[in-house]
Amino acid sequence: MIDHVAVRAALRAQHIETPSWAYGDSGTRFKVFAQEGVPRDAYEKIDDAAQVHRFTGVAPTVALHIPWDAVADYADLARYARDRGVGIGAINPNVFQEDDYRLGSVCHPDAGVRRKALDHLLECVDIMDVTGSADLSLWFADGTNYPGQDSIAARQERLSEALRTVYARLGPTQRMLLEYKLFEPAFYTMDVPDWGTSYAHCVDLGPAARVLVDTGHHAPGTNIEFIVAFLLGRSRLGGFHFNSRFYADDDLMVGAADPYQLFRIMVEIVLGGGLSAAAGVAFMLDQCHNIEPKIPALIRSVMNVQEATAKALLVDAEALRGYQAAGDVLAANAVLTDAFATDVRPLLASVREELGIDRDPIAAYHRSGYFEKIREERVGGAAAGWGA
Ligand code: PSV
Ligand code: MN
Repeated sequence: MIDHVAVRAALRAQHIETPSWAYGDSGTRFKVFAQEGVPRDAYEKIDDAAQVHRFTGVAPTVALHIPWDAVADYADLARYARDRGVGIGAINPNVFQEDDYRLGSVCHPDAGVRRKALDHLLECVDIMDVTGSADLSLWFADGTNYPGQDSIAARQERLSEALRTVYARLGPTQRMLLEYKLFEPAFYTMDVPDWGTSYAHCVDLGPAARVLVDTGHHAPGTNIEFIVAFLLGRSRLGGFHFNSRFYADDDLMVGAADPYQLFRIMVEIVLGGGLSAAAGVAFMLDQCHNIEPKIPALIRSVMNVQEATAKALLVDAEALRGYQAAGDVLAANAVLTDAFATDVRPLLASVREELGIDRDPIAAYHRSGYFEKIREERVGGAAAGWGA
């Protein structure tokens, strides 16, 4: 039996964080395409994030990437966000875009470069203190391209040392999320290539260190829902960077490539209690909208996560357990496929009515005239984008 009141309550309560960098211009290594009306600074990115929240009702925070979003006064930025109905979410340090980091950051063979990277990570915790952010979201581009280039083991030691220093600096309500990535930018070894490496470092550090799962950071065919179930069961799933991929780290809209995979991930979340605030799972997007308009793409992405969540909430857990215990493979599988096949769009439209917003966020956004306004206003200055 499905408790429909609880399903609605869970859908109203879910929060999906958008990334500041998805509002700026982006591209591939071949070309960054300029779009009209793109924000020129962190304040304008917050204006856009506030629109995504206004039309979805479930995107109340925006993650920052430092120094892409560096401002003179973070208290002022946090106030600005609050006045627009959103908050500052995770802080993402950037230790990958300077010449000094050619051979890595916290794993670099040179102690001076390691210190520089560490100082930036610590500076980001200072920023969290001011913005009230709970999560320091760490991703290291560190790794090697050629066998013999550096010692794999020594790099792990350097990584541990840096993580320990940053962990010790965290406040009592702050967490460290450690993201892994199979390859890119390094092609031979990455220093945090997989969830096992991240998990081991987090266990060494303590309970406030958790693994961040970016759905685009796995080898093709990886069973991501297994990783999710395992980490959730050990209270080490810190959150997601949702996006979708056809080939590698494509950073396309979540749910666009494989909505069934997204559903399977959300099934493990729902069945494992990962939707409750106590579970501490942060649902964040990490995407780049290179060719599509950014704000509607983010609205669509939030809706895609909601659809997968709604379908997962419609899994009849009691029936599923019964079939599993009885070894009824086909009936157990059908519980999942039936839930996946349900059209949850009317349910979500009515949940939106309960939230006091339009049933159709995309149409409401297009009607609002916001894009026409920013297209007119945001002329001159440099559009925010990679490296800016
Ligand atoms: C790296 O590919 C990554 O997923 C990390 O989360 C970065 O912070 C983000 O993308 C930046 O584009
Ligand atoms: Mn990511």
